[in-house]
Formats: sequence, C-alpha cells, structure tokens
Amino acid sequence: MIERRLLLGGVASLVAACSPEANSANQIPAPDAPPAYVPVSGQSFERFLDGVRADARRAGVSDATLNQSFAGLKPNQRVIELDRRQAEGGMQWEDYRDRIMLTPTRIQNGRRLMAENTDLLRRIEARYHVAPSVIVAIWGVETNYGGNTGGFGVVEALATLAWEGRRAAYFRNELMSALRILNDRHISADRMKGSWAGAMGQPQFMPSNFERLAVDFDGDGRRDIWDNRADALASIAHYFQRNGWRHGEAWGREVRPPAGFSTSGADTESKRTLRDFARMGFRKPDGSPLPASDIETQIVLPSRGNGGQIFLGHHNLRVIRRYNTPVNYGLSVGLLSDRVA
Ligand SMILES: [Ca+2]
Repeated sequence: MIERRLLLGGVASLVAACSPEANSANQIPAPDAPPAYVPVSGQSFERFLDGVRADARRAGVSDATLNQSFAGLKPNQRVIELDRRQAEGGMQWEDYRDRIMLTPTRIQNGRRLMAENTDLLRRIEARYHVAPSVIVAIWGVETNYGGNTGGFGVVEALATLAWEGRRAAYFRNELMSALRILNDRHISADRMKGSWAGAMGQPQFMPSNFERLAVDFDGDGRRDIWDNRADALASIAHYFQRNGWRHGEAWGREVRPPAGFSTSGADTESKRTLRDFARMGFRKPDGSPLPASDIETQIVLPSRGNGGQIFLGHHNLRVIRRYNTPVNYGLSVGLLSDRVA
C-alpha cells in the first residue's frame, strides 16, 4: 500500500500564506533576537550530514552527486519556522472553498488548460484510467497548474527537517530518496525545488512517492515532474490509479437533506446506495430527485462548515483524500473537478 502523504504540500503552505497571521510572520526577525534552534539529537548539522553521506554512499549514491547536493548546505531557518507554525487551522469551509480553492481564476484557468491539453489528457486517461478533470483539479490546487511549485531547495529543506528533529526519521528517509533521485539524474540539484517540507514539482510529490509513482510519460528517460507537463500530469494519474480510482465513477455530490436532518446527529459512517439516500429523502441541491443509482456512498460534512453544505461522498472521494487527507481538501478537489470538466 501507498503511504499517505502528510499534509505538508502546496495547499498547506498556500493556506498559511493567505492567513492573516502569515503576513506578520513573514517579517524578518530583529537581528538582535535570533531564535536559537537546538536539534533534538544535539548533533551539529555537519556531523548529521556526515551520517547521511555515509548512508547514501551505501545506498549507491555517487560522491559526485553528494558533493553537488551538499555544497554549501546549511539549515534553513525559514523551514524550521514554517514547520513549527504548521498547525494552522480554524479556516471556515466556506472561506477555504471560495477564497483559496475554488476562486474564479482557478476555475477559469482549469477550463482553459483542460481545453489546451485535451490530447495529452486523453492519452494519459487511456493509460491510467483516471478522469482528466480530477488530474487537472489536483494540478490546480497543488501548484496553481504548475505556476507555484515552491522555491525551496528540496535537499536543503529535507536536511533541515531531518536534522532539526521533529519527525526526523520520516524526513531522513525522504532526504535519502531525494539523493537517489538526483543520482539517477531525473533532475539537476539546482532545479530540484519544492515546498518548505520537500513536496516536489507540479504534483507536489514527496521524494518517496516520486520513487514509487512518478512516471516518464514522454519517454525521454527522465521522470521530470518539475518542467515536463506530460510527466507531471501522468504522475498524478498514476498516483490515483495506484490508489484505487474507479474510472467513470463520480467522487460524490452535494445534496439537500430531508426535513429534520441535523448535522450534529448525522451518521457519517454508514455506507448505503445513492438509491437508499433518495428513499430517505435526500435530493439534489435544487430539490430535484437523486439518480436511482446503486453506487455506495456516505454522508460527508465539511470540517468547520457552517452547516450550509452537505455531501454524499463515494469511493473516489476517499481516493482523492489519499493524495491529501483533510476532508475540505477532498471536497474542494471534487468540486473543482466538476467545474473544469
Ligand atoms: Ca520524461
């Protein structure tokens, strides 16, 4: 099975960047008050890198790759700050949906890019059996269609996080993956950019996910999810295929509940057919009947929603959430995929 990606990638940083707190936090700290970060291990950064270097050599990474990757490498204080501030939250579903995820610009650009990449998306769909609209929606929310892939050096960010100590084992493993990717020459060290947490390229894959799931769709021998659109979009499709996407099925839908329905007592665990929900009085938001379908589904409530929207989530919503776990992320990707389809 594929490990779940942590909530670390583009959307998390996007939310952080758009929150009012982030603006003040972006200010450079006063020079006379440098925050002192002491790694959990108490080890110096240089000693830490020596250990990584030894492990990487044993894993077959060349000295040339290591010298290039580690030249002038220092811990990045901004990465540590962002990691410690990661527990953002509190954003209302309606604000997250309208101000962050489903902005008019993102919807328009998604439609335009669906049209401009029809042929590529059809070929990807033919190989991986994943809907083009969901590929484009992920591309849109993760990196604004490749426009914002993160400006951190991936090796620098991962080395900082692996040294600094919180989740050290996880990030050290990701750092080793990143070094193997460089050693295999899929990307050059200076082009290997990502988020502060090391999520890379247009799909924001962590390095271990890259190793398992990134694909070379254009056949040039390199899996380039940074600068090659075919590789980036096919890699998203491959991720979905490997996580059980059911081609031709919807992700879910918004519904209007029957009279007397209360979100506080709602059963969000039981799965029933859409037909059963229709019998129970659930309808489309406009009041028209739900399709009499045998697809299995369950009630999904947005987190921190004001009770205005209620959804039925099918199997494919769970697949979307394997890309990034939060329920509001999954719902937004589903809604965006409908809007760009
Ligand atoms: Ca390629």
